Amino acid sequence: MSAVPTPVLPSSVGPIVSLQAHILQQQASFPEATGTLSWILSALSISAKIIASKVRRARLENVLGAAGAENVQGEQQQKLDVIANEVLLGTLGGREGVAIVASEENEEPVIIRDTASAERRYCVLFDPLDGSSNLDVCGGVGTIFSILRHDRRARDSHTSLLQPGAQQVAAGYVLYGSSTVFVLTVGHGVDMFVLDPSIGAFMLVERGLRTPPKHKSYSVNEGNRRTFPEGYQRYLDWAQENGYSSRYVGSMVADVHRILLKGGVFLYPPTQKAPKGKLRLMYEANPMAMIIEQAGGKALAGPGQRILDVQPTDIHQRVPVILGSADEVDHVVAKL
Ligand code: AHM
Ligand code: MG
Repeated sequence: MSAVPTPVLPSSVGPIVSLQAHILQQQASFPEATGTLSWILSALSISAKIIASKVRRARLENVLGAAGAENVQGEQQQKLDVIANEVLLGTLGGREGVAIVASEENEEPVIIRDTASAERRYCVLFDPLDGSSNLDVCGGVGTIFSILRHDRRARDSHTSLLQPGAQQVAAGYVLYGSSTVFVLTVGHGVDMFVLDPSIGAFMLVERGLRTPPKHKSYSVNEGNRRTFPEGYQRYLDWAQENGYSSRYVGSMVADVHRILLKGGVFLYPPTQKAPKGKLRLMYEANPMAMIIEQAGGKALAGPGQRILDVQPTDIHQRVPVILGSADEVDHVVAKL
C-alpha cells in the first residue's frame, strides 16, 4: 500500500496569524504561564478596536474638540481622551488579573481589585489617546501601554506602580493612522499587527521587527530650539550640516512608529517651559523605550542614563527622551 503524502503548505501561502492566536502561541511557550497576561493583552486589543472605531467616526458623532476640563497635567482634555480612557478602564476592569490601573487622564491610580489577596496580578499604565490635539485635523494618534507585575508586598498602590521600566513585563502601542497598527513586546522582540476591518481582527504582519541602526533623520519640535540645552542645539547644527531630514508629526506614537520602521532619532529635550521634558516616564517613555530596545535601538534620558533604569518617584513624572536607531542616539549623545 502506498503511503498517503503529508500535505505541505505551499510556499506562497504564509501562515495567517491573528493577535489572539499569537498571544496564545507565546503563552504556550511558557509552561508556568497561567494565561492572566494573555487575558490582559486581549482586553487591550478589544479596547484598540473600540477606540479605532470611535476615532474614525469622531467627526460624524461630533466628539471632536475639548471636553472642557483639564487633566492632572493641566492640559486640555479632548472629548476623545475621556472616551478612550473609559473604554480602557471598562475592558481592563473586567479582567481578573488586573490589580491597578494608572492613566494619564486620572490623577490617582485606580484600584480594580482588592490587592491584598492578589496572587499573580498586574498593573497596567496607559496614555489612552496620545497626541489627541491632532484629532481635529485627522492626524495620527495612539494608545500607549505598559504592564508591570503587581507587588503584593507594596504598602499602597503607588508603591506597587513605582517600578523602573526595566521591570515591564510587556509594553506596546496602537497607532490609529491610515490603518490601525498594534505593536507589542513581551520582552522577546517586537511584533506588529494590522487591524483588518473587514474581519475585525488584528493580523500579524511582521515578527521580530528591527529598527535600522542608522538613518539621517531627526524628529523634534524645533520651535523650542532656542530653549534647548546647548548640547541639543549643537547636535541640530551638526545634523543640518550633515544632510539630515527633519520629520515631526507632534504625535509620539506616529513619530516613534516611523523611527521603528525606518530609523532615525526622536527627541523631546528639556525646554524652558518643561525643564524635565514634556513626556511622561511611566506611560509614554518607558513603553516606547522597551519597544525600541527590543528592536535593537537605544532609549536614553541623557548621556549614560537609560530611560528603563530611571527610578520613578511619581506616576506622572516627566523625563527627557532621546530614542531611536543606535547610531543616531550615539550622535546626539556625542554633542551633549
Ligand atoms: P499628550 O499626551 O497631551 O497628547 O502630549 C504628548 C504629545 C506627544 O504625542 C508628542 O510627542 C508631544 O506631545 C508633542 O509635544 P509638542 O507639541 O510640545 O511638540
Ligand atoms: Mg500623551
